[in-house]
Amino acid sequence: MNKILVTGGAGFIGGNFVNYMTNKYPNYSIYNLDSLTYAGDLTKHKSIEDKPNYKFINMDITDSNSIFSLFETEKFDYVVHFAAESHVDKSIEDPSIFVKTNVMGTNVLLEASVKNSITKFIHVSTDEVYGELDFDPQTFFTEETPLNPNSPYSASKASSDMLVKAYHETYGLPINITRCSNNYGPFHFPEKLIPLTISRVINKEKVPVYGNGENVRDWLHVEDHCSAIDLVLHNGVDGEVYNVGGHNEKTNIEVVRTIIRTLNANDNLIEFVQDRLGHDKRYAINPDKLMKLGWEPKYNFDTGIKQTINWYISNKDWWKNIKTGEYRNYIL
Ligand code: NAD
Ligand code: TDX
Repeated sequence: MNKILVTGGAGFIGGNFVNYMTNKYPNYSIYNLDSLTYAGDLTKHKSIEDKPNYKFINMDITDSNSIFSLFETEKFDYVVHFAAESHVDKSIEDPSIFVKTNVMGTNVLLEASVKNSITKFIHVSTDEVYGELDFDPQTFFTEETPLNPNSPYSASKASSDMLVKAYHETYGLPINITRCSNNYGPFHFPEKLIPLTISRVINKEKVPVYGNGENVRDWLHVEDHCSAIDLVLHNGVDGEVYNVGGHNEKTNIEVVRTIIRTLNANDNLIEFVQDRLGHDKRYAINPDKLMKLGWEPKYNFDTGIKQTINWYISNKDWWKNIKTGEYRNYIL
């Protein structure tokens, strides 16, 4: 049986991945390791928490003693590493926790993985490590684009990518790095643009749009990200980087207007506010390398955003509990 350690599995993407893998592979053991920061929430695992192939471990990836002894005891086969501080605005307010978790925490996991001869270490990274593109729609990030991060968040992710590559080159640790575009879908924490907009429009609250709203993001449904990581875990060529994206570029104002229209609300909810410091203009992924490996996204933006809006309408308790902090009372 394959033992897979998923870090950050109480967060948005890691949480969807844990549900996806636990259901798809009953013969694998899925260990969800998370320190339950403000972004971690276990209610998303209600449907799998009693399954025999799922286990939650409350641990901080920067706690090297606990991580080393866990790896020695459990003898994991694979590590899929999502755990991170992930919000760009938060990194602008306080960069140091981003360095601690994203850089030092990744180093602890890498050290433990080398010591315990892990079969494959998948490092889940982001397109933001490449910096920004201009508005020419023919330009895309490829795996060869030089790393050129602009925010403390993306700089910390780029640093961790470099460490992962160094452990591969120096110690021969089998690794893959995936660099995905902006995700959206169920269980997306309501600090990020899409869930923030959906929840505010449902509550008839103003939606803050940074600057002129013309910045472009390339949106990928979280289920398509999960299937991409599943493929890389099983078929990725050792040492390779794979970009993940589905060519769904939208300006922020387009995204916000689409959500407002779908919810039959009015554009007067839009409030243009001061721009984000160092706001990257445009991200866009060329996913050819991953598609050659056999990946195909299931959603385009139209189908994905409808599914996501419906999910937020049907799961108001989840995000209302997040907004009030009630989710912290849920214990396995
Ligand atoms: P998230 O903020 O929703 O979840 C992060 C999880 O990590 C939380 O459950 C949190 O409790 C946990 N965590 C934080 N610090 C920890 C620590 N020290 N020890 C253990 N657990 C800790 O993030 P997300 O949006 O799900 O992103 C997951 C990963 O994917 C991140 O590495 C992020 O950089 C990457 N990524 C995200 C996106 C996106 O659009 N959200 C796109 C590309 C890549
Ligand atoms: O209230 C808002 N108003 C607004 O205009 C917020 C929260 C965001 N924005 C803009 C900023 C960005 O151009 O919307 C865009 C998307 O913002 P976020 O949802 O904060 O995502 P982004 O900064 O693009 O980063 C996300 O994608 C890449 C994730 O948070 C990262 O973890 C991931 O690596």
